[in-house]
Amino acid sequence: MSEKETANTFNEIAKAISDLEDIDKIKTLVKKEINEKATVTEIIEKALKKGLDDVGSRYEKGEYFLSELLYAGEIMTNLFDVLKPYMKQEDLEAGEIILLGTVRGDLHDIGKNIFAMIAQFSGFKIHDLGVDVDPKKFAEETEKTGARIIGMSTLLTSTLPEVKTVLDLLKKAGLREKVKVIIGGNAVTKQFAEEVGVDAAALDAVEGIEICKGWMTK
Ligand code: B1M
Repeated sequence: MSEKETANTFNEIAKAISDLEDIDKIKTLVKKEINEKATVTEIIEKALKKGLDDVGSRYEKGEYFLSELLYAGEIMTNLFDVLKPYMKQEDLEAGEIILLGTVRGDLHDIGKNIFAMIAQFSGFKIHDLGVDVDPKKFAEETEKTGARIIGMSTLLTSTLPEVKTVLDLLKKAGLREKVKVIIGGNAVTKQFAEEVGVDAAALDAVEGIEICKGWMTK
């Protein structure tokens, strides 16, 4: 398959997601692409994410409503099942634990789950706290699990302050110096990360995993 054909199929998948087409049809498109050439991360970043961004824009314009956002979430859950068997397991390093969760007040979990999926296949152990996570839980579970990395996802601008709340609690518990903190999600910017004082922000899941790998090999 030529590069141009691959790009066309990425666009076709993104459009099918954006148009909220039948799930089985989208699954077939993804299966075809993965059998042809593309890697799982390419499909996620160049097709799936683009499609979901379009859904978001259409929601902003008032063309789509909450039910459409929910259906987009359902499409993604189905696509994860298609993609999982194709992920290559890298040689496991130390099996470091990443404590992961979507911050309090935020129910979005697609990006977090993509991060978790890629991290697991990169040799990390994921301790997933789920969505709408109470800030105290991050501190408590850090102590319980001995995790050296905390990952937070936040897609809503309104829930960005939760990151600071978690950092403050970690400091109070004397844990801040023992862990690296990384954040990601649609609402996150590198500038916000610097201002709030986390160790890193990732604009996509692959970048996030590379940062975590870098920390663990130092
Ligand atoms: Co909502 N939603 N949503 N939504 N939703 C957004 C985020 C929004 C941008 C849409 C829009 O208006 N354009 C907007 C937020 C605006 C803002 O605050 N700036 C929005 C809104 C407003 C809302 C509600 C308030 C709507 C309402 O109720 N009126 C509501 C909030 C509910 C709540 O959380 N309390 C709501 C609800 C929902 C659903 C539940 C229906 C559904 C989520 C289903 C689910 O997650 N299971 C949903 C969806 C699907 C979306 C969009 C369309 C798609 C989100 C998504 O999954 N993107 C979204 C529009 C958009 O994002 N453009 C939108 C794909 C995903 C792969 O991207 O999560 O950014 P992302 O993850 C990326 C990277 O950011 C990174 O890696 C991933 C892969 O590269 N990453 C990390 C993520 N986490 C990381 C962690 C890391 C490292 C990297 O380290 C730890």
